[in-house]
Amino acid sequence: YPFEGRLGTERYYTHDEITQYIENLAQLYPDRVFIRTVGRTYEGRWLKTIKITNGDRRANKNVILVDGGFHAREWISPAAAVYAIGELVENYETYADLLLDYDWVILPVVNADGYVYTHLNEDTRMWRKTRQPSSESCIGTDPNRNFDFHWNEEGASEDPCAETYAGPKAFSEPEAVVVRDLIKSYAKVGKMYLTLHSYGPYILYPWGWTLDVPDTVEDLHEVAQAGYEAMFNATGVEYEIGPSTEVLYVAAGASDDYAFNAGFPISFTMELPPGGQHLFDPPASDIDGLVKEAWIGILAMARKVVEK
Ligand code: ING
Ligand code: ZN
Repeated sequence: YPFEGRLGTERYYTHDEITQYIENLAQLYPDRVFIRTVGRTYEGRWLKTIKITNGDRRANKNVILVDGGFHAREWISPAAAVYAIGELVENYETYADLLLDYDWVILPVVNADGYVYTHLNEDTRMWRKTRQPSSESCIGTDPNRNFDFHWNEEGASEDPCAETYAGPKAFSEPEAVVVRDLIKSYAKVGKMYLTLHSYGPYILYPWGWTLDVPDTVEDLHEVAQAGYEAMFNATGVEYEIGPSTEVLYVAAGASDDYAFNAGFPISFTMELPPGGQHLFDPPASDIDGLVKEAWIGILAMARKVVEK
Protein backbone atom coordinates (compact mmCIF):
# COMPACT_ATOMS: atom_id res chain seq x y z
CA TYR A 1 0.00 0.00 0.00
CA PRO A 2 1.55 3.31 -1.12
CA PHE A 3 0.35 5.62 1.67
CA GLU A 4 1.21 5.82 5.31
CA GLY A 5 -1.64 7.23 7.32
CA ARG A 6 -3.79 9.85 5.68
CA LEU A 7 -3.38 11.47 2.31
CA GLY A 8 -1.59 14.79 2.61
CA THR A 9 -2.49 18.12 1.08
CA GLU A 10 0.80 18.68 -0.73
CA ARG A 11 -0.52 17.60 -4.11
CA TYR A 12 -3.64 16.49 -6.01
CA TYR A 13 -4.31 12.75 -6.14
CA THR A 14 -5.52 10.53 -8.96
CA HIS A 15 -8.84 8.70 -8.90
CA ASP A 16 -7.01 5.41 -8.35
CA GLU A 17 -5.08 6.83 -5.41
CA ILE A 18 -8.22 8.21 -3.79
CA THR A 19 -10.02 4.89 -4.24
CA GLN A 20 -7.08 2.96 -2.78
CA TYR A 21 -6.94 5.38 0.11
CA ILE A 22 -10.56 4.93 1.14
CA GLU A 23 -10.34 1.15 0.71
CA ASN A 24 -7.29 1.15 2.93
CA LEU A 25 -9.14 3.15 5.59
CA ALA A 26 -11.90 0.53 5.63
CA GLN A 27 -9.27 -2.18 6.15
CA LEU A 28 -7.60 -0.22 8.93
CA TYR A 29 -10.85 0.59 10.75
CA PRO A 30 -13.26 -2.22 9.85
CA ASP A 31 -15.51 -1.57 12.82
CA ARG A 32 -16.41 1.97 11.82
CA VAL A 33 -15.48 2.62 8.17
CA PHE A 34 -17.29 0.92 5.27
CA ILE A 35 -16.78 0.92 1.52
CA ARG A 36 -19.63 0.32 -0.88
CA THR A 37 -19.37 0.00 -4.64
CA VAL A 38 -22.20 2.14 -5.94
CA GLY A 39 -21.77 1.93 -9.69
CA ARG A 40 -19.57 2.24 -12.71
CA THR A 41 -18.68 5.14 -14.97
CA TYR A 42 -19.17 5.16 -18.73
CA GLU A 43 -15.56 4.02 -19.22
CA GLY A 44 -15.99 1.30 -16.61
CA ARG A 45 -14.38 2.74 -13.50
CA TRP A 46 -15.88 1.61 -10.21
CA LEU A 47 -17.36 4.32 -8.01
CA LYS A 48 -17.17 3.68 -4.28
CA THR A 49 -18.56 5.50 -1.28
CA ILE A 50 -16.93 5.60 2.10
CA LYS A 51 -19.30 5.54 5.06
CA ILE A 52 -17.81 6.87 8.27
CA THR A 53 -19.55 5.95 11.52
CA ASN A 54 -18.77 5.88 15.22
CA GLY A 55 -18.83 2.08 15.11
CA ASP A 56 -22.01 1.62 17.12
CA ARG A 57 -23.61 -0.26 14.20
CA ARG A 58 -26.99 1.32 14.84
CA ALA A 59 -29.30 0.99 11.84
CA ASN A 60 -31.12 3.86 10.16
CA LYS A 61 -28.99 6.62 11.54
CA ASN A 62 -29.23 10.07 10.02
CA VAL A 63 -26.95 10.66 7.07
CA ILE A 64 -24.87 13.53 5.76
CA LEU A 65 -24.15 12.85 2.09
CA VAL A 66 -21.18 14.56 0.46
CA ASP A 67 -19.88 14.27 -3.09
CA GLY A 68 -17.02 15.78 -5.03
CA GLY A 69 -15.67 15.76 -8.55
CA PHE A 70 -18.89 16.28 -10.49
CA HIS A 71 -16.92 18.50 -12.83
CA ALA A 72 -13.62 17.07 -13.98
CA ARG A 73 -11.45 20.17 -13.85
CA GLU A 74 -12.52 21.25 -10.36
CA TRP A 75 -9.69 19.35 -8.66
CA ILE A 76 -9.99 21.19 -5.37
CA SER A 77 -13.35 19.47 -4.89
CA PRO A 78 -12.08 15.87 -4.57
CA ALA A 79 -9.21 17.30 -2.51
CA ALA A 80 -11.71 18.80 -0.06
CA ALA A 81 -13.64 15.53 0.08
CA VAL A 82 -10.43 13.61 0.79
CA TYR A 83 -9.54 16.05 3.55
CA ALA A 84 -12.99 15.67 5.13
CA ILE A 85 -12.60 11.88 5.01
CA GLY A 86 -9.19 12.08 6.68
CA GLU A 87 -10.50 14.34 9.43
CA LEU A 88 -13.59 12.26 10.19
CA VAL A 89 -11.71 8.97 10.19
CA GLU A 90 -8.45 9.91 11.88
CA ASN A 91 -9.81 12.49 14.35
CA TYR A 92 -13.13 10.81 14.96
CA GLU A 93 -13.03 11.44 18.68
CA THR A 94 -13.03 15.19 17.98
CA TYR A 95 -16.20 14.69 15.97
CA ALA A 96 -18.02 12.38 18.39
CA ASP A 97 -20.91 14.88 18.51
CA LEU A 98 -21.25 14.70 14.74
CA LEU A 99 -21.09 10.91 14.56
CA LEU A 100 -23.38 10.10 17.47
CA ASP A 101 -26.62 10.14 15.50
CA TYR A 102 -25.21 10.70 12.01
CA ASP A 103 -23.24 8.64 9.54
CA TRP A 104 -21.26 10.44 6.86
CA VAL A 105 -21.36 8.99 3.33
CA ILE A 106 -18.83 10.48 0.92
CA LEU A 107 -18.31 9.88 -2.81
CA PRO A 108 -15.09 11.81 -3.51
CA VAL A 109 -14.98 11.63 -7.34
CA VAL A 110 -18.33 11.36 -9.14
CA ASN A 111 -17.07 12.05 -12.66
CA ALA A 112 -14.06 9.75 -12.50
CA ASP A 113 -13.70 9.45 -16.29
CA GLY A 114 -13.52 13.21 -16.66
CA TYR A 115 -11.17 13.52 -13.70
CA VAL A 116 -8.78 10.95 -15.20
CA TYR A 117 -9.00 12.79 -18.54
CA THR A 118 -7.96 16.10 -16.94
CA HIS A 119 -4.89 14.37 -15.54
CA LEU A 120 -3.67 13.36 -19.02
CA ASN A 121 -2.02 16.62 -20.10
CA GLU A 122 -2.26 20.41 -20.22
CA ASP A 123 -4.63 20.34 -23.19
CA THR A 124 -7.24 18.27 -21.38
CA ARG A 125 -6.86 19.94 -17.99
CA MET A 126 -9.96 22.16 -18.36
CA TRP A 127 -12.44 19.39 -19.24
CA ARG A 128 -15.74 19.71 -17.33
CA LYS A 129 -18.19 17.07 -18.57
CA THR A 130 -18.44 13.30 -18.56
CA ARG A 131 -16.70 11.29 -21.29
CA GLN A 132 -19.61 9.53 -22.94
CA PRO A 133 -19.88 10.64 -26.60
CA SER A 134 -22.80 13.02 -27.00
CA SER A 135 -22.86 13.30 -30.79
CA GLU A 136 -20.74 12.31 -33.78
CA SER A 137 -18.34 15.15 -33.13
CA CYS A 138 -18.63 15.92 -29.42
CA ILE A 139 -18.07 14.17 -26.14
CA GLY A 140 -19.62 14.58 -22.74
CA THR A 141 -22.68 15.72 -20.86
CA ASP A 142 -22.75 18.11 -17.91
CA PRO A 143 -23.58 15.72 -15.06
CA ASN A 144 -24.91 18.69 -13.10
CA ARG A 145 -27.61 19.31 -15.72
CA ASN A 146 -28.53 15.64 -16.12
CA PHE A 147 -30.86 15.13 -13.14
CA ASP A 148 -34.53 14.50 -13.68
CA PHE A 149 -35.98 17.44 -11.84
CA HIS A 150 -37.14 20.12 -14.27
CA TRP A 151 -34.55 18.59 -16.55
CA ASN A 152 -33.39 20.77 -19.47
CA GLU A 153 -35.84 23.56 -18.69
CA GLU A 154 -33.48 26.47 -18.27
CA GLY A 155 -29.78 27.18 -17.89
CA ALA A 156 -28.87 23.97 -19.65
CA SER A 157 -27.93 23.46 -23.28
CA GLU A 158 -29.33 21.16 -25.95
CA ASP A 159 -26.11 21.45 -27.91
CA PRO A 160 -24.05 18.26 -27.40
CA CYS A 161 -20.90 20.32 -27.82
CA ALA A 162 -21.78 22.83 -25.08
CA GLU A 163 -20.22 22.79 -21.62
CA THR A 164 -23.67 22.67 -20.01
CA TYR A 165 -25.20 20.03 -22.30
CA ALA A 166 -28.08 18.45 -20.39
CA GLY A 167 -27.71 15.11 -22.17
CA PRO A 168 -30.01 13.33 -24.65
CA LYS A 169 -32.34 12.53 -21.77
CA ALA A 170 -32.35 12.85 -17.98
CA PHE A 171 -29.98 10.38 -16.34
CA SER A 172 -28.26 9.51 -19.59
CA GLU A 173 -24.99 9.55 -17.62
CA PRO A 174 -24.21 6.57 -15.39
CA GLU A 175 -22.39 8.89 -12.97
CA ALA A 176 -25.56 10.96 -12.41
CA VAL A 177 -27.49 7.71 -11.93
CA VAL A 178 -25.06 6.73 -9.18
CA VAL A 179 -25.67 10.00 -7.31
CA ARG A 180 -29.43 9.73 -7.92
CA ASP A 181 -29.48 6.26 -6.39
CA LEU A 182 -27.44 7.42 -3.40
CA ILE A 183 -29.80 10.34 -2.85
CA LYS A 184 -32.82 8.06 -3.14
CA SER A 185 -31.41 5.41 -0.84
CA TYR A 186 -30.79 8.01 1.88
CA ALA A 187 -33.85 10.18 1.21
CA LYS A 188 -35.58 9.16 4.47
CA VAL A 189 -32.55 9.58 6.74
CA GLY A 190 -30.62 12.21 4.81
CA LYS A 191 -30.31 15.49 6.69
CA MET A 192 -27.76 17.32 4.56
CA TYR A 193 -26.57 16.89 0.99
CA LEU A 194 -23.42 18.73 0.05
CA THR A 195 -21.90 18.73 -3.42
CA LEU A 196 -18.44 20.24 -3.76
CA HIS A 197 -17.53 22.34 -6.80
CA SER A 198 -15.32 25.26 -7.80
CA TYR A 199 -14.96 28.04 -8.31
CA GLY A 200 -16.67 30.50 -6.03
CA PRO A 201 -16.44 31.03 -3.18
CA TYR A 202 -20.16 30.35 -2.80
CA ILE A 203 -22.55 28.33 -0.69
CA LEU A 204 -25.58 27.88 -2.96
CA TYR A 205 -28.95 26.45 -2.08
CA PRO A 206 -32.18 25.63 -4.01
CA TRP A 207 -33.82 26.34 -6.14
CA GLY A 208 -31.58 26.34 -9.16
CA TRP A 209 -34.37 25.70 -11.64
CA THR A 210 -36.56 28.69 -10.75
CA LEU A 211 -36.21 32.14 -9.24
CA ASP A 212 -38.71 31.08 -6.58
CA VAL A 213 -37.25 30.09 -3.22
CA PRO A 214 -38.33 27.08 -1.15
CA ASP A 215 -40.68 27.54 1.84
CA THR A 216 -37.83 26.55 4.14
CA VAL A 217 -35.40 29.10 2.76
CA GLU A 218 -34.73 30.41 6.27
CA ASP A 219 -33.47 27.02 7.43
CA LEU A 220 -31.21 26.76 4.41
CA HIS A 221 -29.90 30.25 4.97
CA GLU A 222 -29.29 29.69 8.67
CA VAL A 223 -27.14 26.64 8.03
CA ALA A 224 -25.26 28.33 5.20
CA GLN A 225 -24.72 31.36 7.43
CA ALA A 226 -23.10 29.13 10.06
CA GLY A 227 -20.67 27.92 7.43
CA TYR A 228 -20.00 31.44 6.23
CA GLU A 229 -19.28 32.76 9.72
CA ALA A 230 -17.01 29.89 10.72
CA MET A 231 -14.89 30.32 7.59
CA PHE A 232 -14.85 34.11 7.83
CA ASN A 233 -13.73 33.94 11.45
CA ALA A 234 -11.03 31.41 10.61
CA THR A 235 -9.44 32.99 7.54
CA GLY A 236 -11.33 36.14 6.58
CA VAL A 237 -12.67 34.50 3.41
CA GLU A 238 -16.12 35.70 2.40
CA TYR A 239 -18.21 32.96 0.81
CA GLU A 240 -21.27 34.41 -0.87
CA ILE A 241 -24.42 32.58 0.25
CA GLY A 242 -27.86 32.41 -1.31
CA PRO A 243 -30.09 30.63 -3.82
CA SER A 244 -28.01 29.54 -6.83
CA THR A 245 -30.31 31.49 -9.14
CA GLU A 246 -29.68 34.69 -7.21
CA VAL A 247 -25.94 34.29 -6.71
CA LEU A 248 -25.22 32.79 -10.14
CA TYR A 249 -27.83 31.89 -12.72
CA VAL A 250 -30.84 29.67 -13.37
CA ALA A 251 -29.72 26.09 -13.99
CA ALA A 252 -32.12 23.17 -14.04
CA GLY A 253 -31.21 19.53 -13.59
CA ALA A 254 -28.56 19.98 -10.90
CA SER A 255 -28.00 17.52 -8.08
CA ASP A 256 -28.71 19.90 -5.18
CA ASP A 257 -32.24 20.61 -6.42
CA TYR A 258 -32.77 16.89 -6.94
CA ALA A 259 -31.61 16.00 -3.41
CA PHE A 260 -33.68 18.77 -1.86
CA ASN A 261 -36.79 17.67 -3.72
CA ALA A 262 -36.11 14.04 -2.80
CA GLY A 263 -36.22 14.84 0.92
CA PHE A 264 -32.87 16.23 2.06
CA PRO A 265 -33.98 19.28 4.09
CA ILE A 266 -30.59 20.91 3.66
CA SER A 267 -28.92 20.79 0.26
CA PHE A 268 -25.95 22.87 -0.83
CA THR A 269 -23.58 23.35 -3.68
CA MET A 270 -20.37 24.58 -2.10
CA GLU A 271 -18.00 26.22 -4.54
CA LEU A 272 -14.47 26.57 -3.27
CA PRO A 273 -12.40 29.66 -4.13
CA PRO A 274 -10.56 30.09 -7.44
CA GLY A 275 -6.85 29.77 -8.02
CA GLY A 276 -4.29 29.18 -10.73
CA GLN A 277 -4.09 30.37 -14.29
CA HIS A 278 -7.55 29.15 -15.28
CA LEU A 279 -9.13 29.69 -11.85
CA PHE A 280 -10.10 25.99 -11.70
CA ASP A 281 -6.50 25.06 -10.97
CA PRO A 282 -5.24 26.33 -7.65
CA PRO A 283 -1.54 25.46 -7.34
CA ALA A 284 -0.68 22.53 -5.10
CA SER A 285 0.63 24.98 -2.51
CA ASP A 286 -2.92 26.35 -2.12
CA ILE A 287 -4.58 23.00 -1.43
CA ASP A 288 -3.86 22.89 2.27
CA GLY A 289 -5.36 26.29 3.05
CA LEU A 290 -8.39 25.85 0.82
CA VAL A 291 -9.44 22.42 2.05
CA LYS A 292 -8.89 23.25 5.72
CA GLU A 293 -10.94 26.41 5.32
CA ALA A 294 -13.70 24.46 3.55
CA TRP A 295 -13.68 21.81 6.27
CA ILE A 296 -14.23 24.50 8.91
CA GLY A 297 -17.31 25.57 6.96
CA ILE A 298 -18.58 22.04 6.39
CA LEU A 299 -18.12 21.28 10.06
CA ALA A 300 -20.03 24.37 11.16
CA MET A 301 -22.88 23.55 8.79
CA ALA A 302 -23.01 19.94 9.98
CA ARG A 303 -23.04 21.06 13.62
CA LYS A 304 -25.90 23.45 12.88
CA VAL A 305 -27.83 20.60 11.26
CA VAL A 306 -27.10 18.19 14.09
CA GLU A 307 -28.09 20.59 16.86
CA LYS A 308 -31.33 21.60 15.14
N1 ING B 1 -21.09 25.72 -10.84
C1 ING B 1 -22.40 25.12 -10.72
C2 ING B 1 -22.87 24.60 -12.06
O1 ING B 1 -23.20 23.44 -12.13
C3 ING B 1 -24.72 25.62 -9.88
C4 ING B 1 -23.35 26.10 -10.15
C5 ING B 1 -24.97 24.62 -8.99
C6 ING B 1 -25.77 26.21 -10.51
C7 ING B 1 -26.25 24.20 -8.72
C8 ING B 1 -27.06 25.81 -10.26
C9 ING B 1 -27.30 24.80 -9.38
O2 ING B 1 -22.92 25.37 -13.02
C10 ING B 1 -19.98 25.08 -11.18
N2 ING B 1 -18.82 25.73 -11.02
O3 ING B 1 -19.99 23.97 -11.60
ZN1 ZN C 1 -18.78 22.44 -10.93
